Amino acid sequence: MTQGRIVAGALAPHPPHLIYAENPPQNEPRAECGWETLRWGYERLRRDLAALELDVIVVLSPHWQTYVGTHLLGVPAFKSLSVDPIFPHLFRYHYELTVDVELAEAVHDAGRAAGLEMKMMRNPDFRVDYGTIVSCHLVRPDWALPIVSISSNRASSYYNVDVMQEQAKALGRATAEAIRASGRRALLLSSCSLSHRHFVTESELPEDMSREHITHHGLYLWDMELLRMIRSGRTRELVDVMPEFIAQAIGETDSGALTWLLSALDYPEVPGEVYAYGTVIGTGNAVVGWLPEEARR
Ligand code: 2X7
Ligand code: FE2
Repeated sequence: MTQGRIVAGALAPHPPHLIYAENPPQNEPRAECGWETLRWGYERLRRDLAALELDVIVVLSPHWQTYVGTHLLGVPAFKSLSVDPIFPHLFRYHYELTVDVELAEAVHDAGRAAGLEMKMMRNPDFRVDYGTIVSCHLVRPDWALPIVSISSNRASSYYNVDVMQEQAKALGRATAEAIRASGRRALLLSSCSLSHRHFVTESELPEDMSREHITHHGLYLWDMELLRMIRSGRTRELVDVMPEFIAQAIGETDSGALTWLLSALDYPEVPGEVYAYGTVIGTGNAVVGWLPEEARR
């Protein structure tokens, strides 16, 4: 078997608004428009990814929250309706997806060998979380690839941010090791926003873009600082400032998703391509790709 590899990685935020605004057939609510900067950024990322040969998408989502260890989907296929608990008027999405259970088990085993608490999720009626669904849809709306879905074990809430960081780094290394041994060509997705303070009221028309902006300038400054680091290849420094970012910008990266991704990519020093930055109900979201040279036009 040829050695597997992580072909590309992406920061792929999951506000359900981005699917709502695009009106795909799987989603019931209909929209006029909205959040074009982010949606067109995703469109360009999809175009670049189309140049790559991929076998699997591996995604870590903050909205599958497991408090005893990290869990992985361990059933070959899921089909159901996903309804966002906070935005049920925007996201009622009929999903149908397949899972690369063999690779999921390999990540599970590699994590265990590294001393992490890991568990395979074998309930066929399990409802897949909307973060996983939204990020995977926005990256590959045809769902042609199987996924490996990894939970967030919420170590930053249950213990503290430093425990989260160490566990996410170890999980990233274990994920990379399992992919290498599997022979798969993988795309990794960190499914999360950057700054994550959101408005608690919504305009009458959710896609009214005259109401959309960051909740606070300080959060914008933090998001720009992180994007400057990404654009200049300073990803180790980014991981080092992650605890401060999470505390000050209420980062959704407290899930470990971005630390996991950068660890799995072994802290890329090549500039990450920022396809888009924009706010969704006040939160800061960036679509970023770490793609091989041949995919970047
Ligand atoms: O889960 C989310 C999110 N992270 C950001 C914005 C809006 C909704 O859902
Ligand atoms: Fe979220």
